[in-house]
Amino acid sequence: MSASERYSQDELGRSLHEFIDFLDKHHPGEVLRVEREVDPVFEVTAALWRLENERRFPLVVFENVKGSKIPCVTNVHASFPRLALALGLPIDATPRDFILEYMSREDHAIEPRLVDAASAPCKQVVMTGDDVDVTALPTLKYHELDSGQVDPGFEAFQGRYFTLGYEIMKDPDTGVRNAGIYRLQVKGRNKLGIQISETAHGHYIMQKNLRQGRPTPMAVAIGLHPTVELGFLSFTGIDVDEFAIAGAMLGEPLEMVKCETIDVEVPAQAEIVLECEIHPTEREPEAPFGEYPGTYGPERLNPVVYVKAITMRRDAYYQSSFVGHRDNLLLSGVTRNSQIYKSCRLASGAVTSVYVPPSGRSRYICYVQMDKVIEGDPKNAAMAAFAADPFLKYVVVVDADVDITNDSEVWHAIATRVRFDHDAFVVSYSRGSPLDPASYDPAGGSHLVTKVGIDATRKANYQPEISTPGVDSVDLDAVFGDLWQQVRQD
Ligand SMILES: Cc1cc2nc3c(=O)[nH]c(=O)nc-3n(C[C@H](O)[C@H](O)[C@H](O)COP(=O)(O)O)c2cc1C
Ligand SMILES: [Mn+2]
Repeated sequence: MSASERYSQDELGRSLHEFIDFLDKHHPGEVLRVEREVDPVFEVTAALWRLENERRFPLVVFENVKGSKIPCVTNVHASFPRLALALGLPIDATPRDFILEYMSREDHAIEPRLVDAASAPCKQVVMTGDDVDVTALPTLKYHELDSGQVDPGFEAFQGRYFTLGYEIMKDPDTGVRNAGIYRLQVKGRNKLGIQISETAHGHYIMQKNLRQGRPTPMAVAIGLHPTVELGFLSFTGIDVDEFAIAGAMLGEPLEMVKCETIDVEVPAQAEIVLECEIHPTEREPEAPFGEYPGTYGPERLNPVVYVKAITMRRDAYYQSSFVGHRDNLLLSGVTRNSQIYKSCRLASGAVTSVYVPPSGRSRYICYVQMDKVIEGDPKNAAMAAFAADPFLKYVVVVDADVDITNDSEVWHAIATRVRFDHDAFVVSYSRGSPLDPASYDPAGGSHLVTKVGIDATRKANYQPEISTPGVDSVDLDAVFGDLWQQVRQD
């Protein structure tokens, strides 16, 4: 089987189960299964972090997490090639291939299709009332200081979080569905804390209900096919139904089913669904929690959520994301790139690609590549990138021969092609991420940050660059014999 094969959705499947089956069949090296018992408190994340230090990012199924009968799937998005596969691209697709594919699908929304409970795998088991127990799920404790207030008797669950549930709500004014990931803190059998960032659509929806003193009905879908996830996290406006964008990614309607206890629909293929209400007035301390910049998010008084029902597959997988690590960073990053690319192309037709590198936490830094025709265009492209994504802090624009997936090549351009006073601009007190540890007031959760745009393209009178004829054609065996291959690569 060639590495460059594209896959149809029938091959890729439509559920997390089917995606793992697909990897087992076509790319078995992508999946590790752990049968021995592992501790949900730090052991899973210590092992994943150690693998990360070894630069290995397999999808891992922990079959036997202490205290739970349900397997825990992690790291689904920790490797870019797996995200490319989720769009049906070959495993060796480039980030640019990904942006172009994502863009062409994103613009063709397909309305979801309602199915009945009998044909929805997420309804195979239905638990309501006293049967609801979120502590039976293999939630994890990720980082040393993760914490938050729990009910008496649930001290053992302090610092345990759901990090990969897609919260689904409806705008009470427009009825438009919204999906986003907001972490949930385990507080009791049917009680959770929630942290929704002020900038998320979910926050606007919750506020509309809070102002009227109404609870917010909210379903949490856990364990989805990554094609669906890429649609749910698309960087769209509040009036866009993300179920229709998930359909766009799938190329067919997303099958959805009604919840048992609240007026919300969920993906029928989900592994697990929590049916909840955000309480209109109750608030409790939530966090500290290890966040994506690599620092802890501070404790806050956050809303309390009550779980009214749990529905799931008989053989359900629970899914987790290791926040602050590749699994979380890549998924957040790739879904924002298409908007940045569109905005930059609008500013200048000379832009050829954009890349948000993992070195900038897949959020704060963006490299823009352009085939410059006129001066001034690189700075306009940088401004367009800032306009598209408020989390960006550094935008570096380079020439078309610079490989923007290689930090070293970009820094070569910064080092040799930039006169900071002419070629860069600085904007202070601009809106960024409230979790930015370099914001105006990180302890106070300030979102005011400083932004820097850099034109690192070659300027007029740039000296000729060094080159030597024959580098590509020289036969190293002929020059050095066969020993050169044994010399250590530096
Ligand atoms: C693994 C992961 C965890 C996340 N956790 C949170 C979170 O706890 N709170 C939050 O507000 N956003 C979180 N996000 C980001 C939002 O899910 C994302 O911005 C989403 O698009 C928001 O959707 P919305 O604007 O439609 O509400 C997380 C993203 C990922 C990939
Ligand atoms: Mn939204």
